[in-house]
Amino acid sequence: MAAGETLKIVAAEAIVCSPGRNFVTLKISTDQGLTGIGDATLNGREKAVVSCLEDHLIPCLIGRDAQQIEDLWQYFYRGAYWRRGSIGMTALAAIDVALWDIKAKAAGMPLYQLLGGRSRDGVMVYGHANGADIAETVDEAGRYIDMGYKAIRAQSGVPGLDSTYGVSGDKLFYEPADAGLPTENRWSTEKYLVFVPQLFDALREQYGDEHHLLHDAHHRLTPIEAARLGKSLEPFRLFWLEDAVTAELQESFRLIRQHTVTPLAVGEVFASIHDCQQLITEQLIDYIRTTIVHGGGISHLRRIAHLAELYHVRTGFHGATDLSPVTLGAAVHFDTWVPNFGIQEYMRHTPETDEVFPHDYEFSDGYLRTGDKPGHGVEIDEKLAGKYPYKRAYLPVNRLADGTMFNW
Ligand code: GCO
Ligand code: MG
Repeated sequence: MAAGETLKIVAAEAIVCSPGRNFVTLKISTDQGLTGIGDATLNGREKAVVSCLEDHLIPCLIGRDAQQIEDLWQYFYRGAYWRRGSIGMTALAAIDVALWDIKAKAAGMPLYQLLGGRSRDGVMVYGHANGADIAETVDEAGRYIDMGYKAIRAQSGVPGLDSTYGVSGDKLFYEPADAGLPTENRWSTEKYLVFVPQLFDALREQYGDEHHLLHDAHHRLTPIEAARLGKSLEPFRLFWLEDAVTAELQESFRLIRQHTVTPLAVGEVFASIHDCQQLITEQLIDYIRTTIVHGGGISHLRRIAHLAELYHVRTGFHGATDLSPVTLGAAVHFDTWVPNFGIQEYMRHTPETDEVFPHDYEFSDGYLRTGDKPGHGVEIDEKLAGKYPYKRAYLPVNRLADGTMFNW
């Protein structure tokens, strides 16, 4: 298309499908036949994002120039009056990513080129070793090492607890939204804190120092408990300890920092830069996990990454299976460009999901690499998607031994 020409948005549609789990995908079409897609999946709240898009945002999108990504972002953020919630920011992210996809296709470039070009050959990812006990988790870590992973997150069943976060029957795809109504788990911080150092001791004992090891506490500790865990894990040199505490109170990370040099990562549930501003500017964390789909898209994540860069904080995007291949594809482009890249989470999607979302990123030797197709390189096979209708599914909830509601 000629410079200065407009690229009018003529249609936008939220496509819901469930090839093994639910995904919401926004497709934007323009008058010149160019289309782009963005992920709008918010685990367990999918329909709320669909409604936000269909009932509120899409009507304002029709007729606009798809090239004005920044202005449209500001229109939906500043113009909305009600800002920053996860549902709204996920809907906004879907629009933003679909528009970046269109812009890159219009330019005939892979997205990473449009962002500023390649900063690295490949994107280091971490995989998910998990097992019912230490022996099984150690074996699983070995499988990931054999597949070429340089970095491995380890989660294990805890003696005395019937279930815990991060341990699944199916080893390559951990799917937490496991039922039509929330299942209930029981939790004991005391049992967990005694156990975790034993797990990492066994992993270092077995595999030595060559690989990066990570762990997710999934928001279950108080700051002083997190400080104790971080300190007890120091001999095992973790790449990061993730979501040690819920981060509504950003200053609570100060206390953890005062006690341990275990690197800290947080942010997968954040929706905006304001959720992590203090964490970053006070250098209370080492990795920011806020990701494209839940944090307002590429336009907003760019701001977070630039702020983080000033304070030696690196990116470590969330990448569980409930983030669709569209988010993963966009993330790999972002990661290929962003100067302060740290690591990318990579939980493999099921073959059914991969078939619905053909993509050109590839894993080899511990890295994900983008292809060079114009755009973010991920498409949706709408016909196939139509064969997998939405199925209500929830994340579990968590209670303490005495029945008190707790964080999952
Ligand atoms: C991670 C996350 C996920 C979340 C899931 C919720 O580190 O990958 O903690 O496992 O629990 O994305 O929808
Ligand atoms: Mg996590």
